[in-house]
Order: sequence, then C-alpha cells, then structure tokens
Amino acid sequence: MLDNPDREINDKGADRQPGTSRRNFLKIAALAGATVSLGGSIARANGEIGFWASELSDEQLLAMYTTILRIRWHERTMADKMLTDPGYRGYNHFYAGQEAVATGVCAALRNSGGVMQADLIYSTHRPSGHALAKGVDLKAMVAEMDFRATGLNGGYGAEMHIADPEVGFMGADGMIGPGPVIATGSAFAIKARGSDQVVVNFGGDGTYATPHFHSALNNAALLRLPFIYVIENNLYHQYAHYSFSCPMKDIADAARTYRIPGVVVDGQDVIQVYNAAKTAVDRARAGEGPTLIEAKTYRYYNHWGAPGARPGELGAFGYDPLAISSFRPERELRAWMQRDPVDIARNILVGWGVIDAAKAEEIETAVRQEVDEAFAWVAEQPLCTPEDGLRHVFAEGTVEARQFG
Ligand SMILES: Cc1ncc(C[n+]2csc(CCOP(=O)(O)OP(=O)(O)O)c2C)c(N)n1
Repeated sequence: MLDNPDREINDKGADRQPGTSRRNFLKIAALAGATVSLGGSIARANGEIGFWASELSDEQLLAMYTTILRIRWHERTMADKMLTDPGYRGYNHFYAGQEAVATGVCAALRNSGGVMQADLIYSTHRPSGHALAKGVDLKAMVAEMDFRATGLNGGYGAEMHIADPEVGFMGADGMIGPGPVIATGSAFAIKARGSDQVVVNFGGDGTYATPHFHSALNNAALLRLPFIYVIENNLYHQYAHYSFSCPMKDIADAARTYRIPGVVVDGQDVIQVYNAAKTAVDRARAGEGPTLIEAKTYRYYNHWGAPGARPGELGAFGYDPLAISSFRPERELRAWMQRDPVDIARNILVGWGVIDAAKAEEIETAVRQEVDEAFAWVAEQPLCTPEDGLRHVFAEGTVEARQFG
C-alpha cells in the first residue's frame, strides 16, 4: 500500500536528527520533480505546492498522528456506544476515514488566541473531526454531543451546533450551503481589520452544486480574501454520487473560473494535505488571496449514525435502512479502507524514522485510554434541562441605550 521511495535508500540516518534526513530526501525528490506522494496518488495543482512537511519537528508530526488517532477512536467509541448503550443519547455524522483532511489542514493553522487572533474554521454537519483537529477539548466535546450540561455549549448545541471560538472553531452547520458565505464574510472582516488571520471553510462535495460555493469563491477572488475552501470529496452527498450534481471529475477545476489556485490532494495522506494547506495558508496570509483545495477521501460509516456496523469493528457494512439498496458497493468501501489514513500516517512516520512500531502502538493505547476516560467522565455528568434551551437566546439584564444621529 505504501510506496515510500526512500525506505531502502536512507536507512542509515541514526546519527542525524531523528526523522529529518528521510524527510529531506523527499524534499529534494520533490524539487527534482519526482513523485513524492506516499499514499500512491499524486497531488495536482495549478500552482506550486511546497514540501513543507520536511520542516515539521518530530513533536509536530507526532501531534498530527495523535490527532488522527483521537478522531478515529472518538468515532469508534461513539459508534459502539450508539449500538450497545441504551442510555447514550448522542448522534453523529461520522468522520472516520476522513481524519487526515481535518488534521492536515488544521496543522497548518494558528489554533489559539480567540477569534481576533486564531485562524478560523467553519465546519459542516460532519464536524467532530474538524473540532478535534482545531484543538477543541475532547471531554467538553463528548459531553456536548451527549447533551450534558457541562458540555462545550451547555449541552443544547449537540453535534451540529458545536462551537469553540477560543480555538477558532467557529462552529458546525447543519445547513448544506450557506457556510462558505459566512466564512467569506469573516475573511472580509479580517482583511478590513488588517489582521493576518486566515479563514478555512470545510465543505462536502455536495456543496459544489449550491450557489453559495460559487458566490463565496467569486467574492473571495474578487476581493483577494484570506480564504481557503476545502472540499472533502468523499464521493457521496448523503446517498447520491457526486457525479449526479457535478459535471467534472475534479471539483478543484472550478477554481479556474475564478482565476485562483485549485489543488487536488490525496485526502488519505496527511502529509499531502498539510503541504497543500500550508501553501494555501502562506498565500492567504501574504495577501495573495484564496485557494480551493479538493481532498479525495471516503467515509467509512454510513451518512448518519452507524446502521449496520458491528460493535468493536470499523466500517458500515451491510444494510442501510434508508436506501432501497445499498448506495455504494461494499468492494468500493473495502478498497478505500485499504488506504486508511491512520495506517498511512503511521507508515510515513515509521518510514521517516520518527517512531517505530512499538512507539506507534504505545501512542494508540494512550489515545484509546484518553477517549475511554472522556466517555466515562461524560456518563457521570448532569444532563441539560429544558430551561437550558433558552439560555443565551435572549440578552439578560439591561442594555445601555444607543444614541443615533
Ligand atoms: C439546505 C440543506 N438541504 C438538505 C440537507 C440534508 N442533507 C444533510 S447532509 C446532506 C448531503 C451533504 O453532502 P456533502 O456536502 O457531500 O457532505 P457529506 O455528507 O458527504 O460529508 C444533505 C443533502 C441539509 N442539511 N441542508
């Protein structure tokens, strides 16, 4: 599965900084025009993509791997809860399979400092991976998704209204479409303020056919906004293949219309995603305008919930109660699972000499424990009450009258 070009060439880097020499080899190969895609497919862009990952420290690479695992084990644990724990009330649009996209993009962003300093991301109806990658606290998110009063948003936002402006996570959005328009408005405000922040809007392939997609890119291009649109093309919107609503194989081709860079990346390969995202972020921060990134990826579970899944097993095999027949071939699902983002990230880090197999297992065990502890803590938390639903809806107390004219 992993076609790592330097595996045999550079095994003697022990006396150098761990991981650095192998990465540098890949950088040189990239500059020479060689194929450096570690996942087997090649990034394509109508502009240059830097091989920025070679400059990441081992700590940063480990943090990315840990994030991918945290998203994965949150998903798996939640799916198991849904299937086995009658007391569990959370719901989710699962992100398993797509972890490298959120992780690679957010690793290229500034993720602290609140709304006036952090880079901002606008998420979708499938937000849990974006939230964790942006730095949202795991326990607070798990509690929110189970309607607990101690959740990130008091327990009445749940999955599709989760938000944490402190880390620049501007929120999930249950509506397919308007997100990028709000996000470009935000990018306009940032430009007007003279801040160097960058705004990323995540959207599914289903957003291509909405007017908001085109309006956002048009305005972002016209005004050279610090805006990045990341399309996560997981082939289906809900149960329909994207070819039903998009005439092109690559949605990134739409960038040509707006005279901005359009990039196709392997969304299973966190390094490819990071390289493309960092290129786009640098461009946006330098005032050079927007980029459209299309990450080819796949979701393992069903559109919503986890029908057909078996506790303890990854994947949404079998019966889909909402469709007359399954909306996708099982062979297709299994083929994508052969290119799993967790495996690809681990193999890259092992190939670069950053970790060995034992260390990889140690990290995964620690993440599983962290996730288990979060769910156990949440189970003890108070539920939100009906009255909580009206909190933060109306202004409380008195507001000073404003003078006009
Ligand atoms: C305005 C609007 N119309 C319809 C829906 C119902 N809906 C929920 S998810 C979805 C498909 C989204 O597809 P895509 O953007 O490709 O994301 P994916 O689910 O594949 O991650 C639809 C139509 C909605 N949430 N909002």
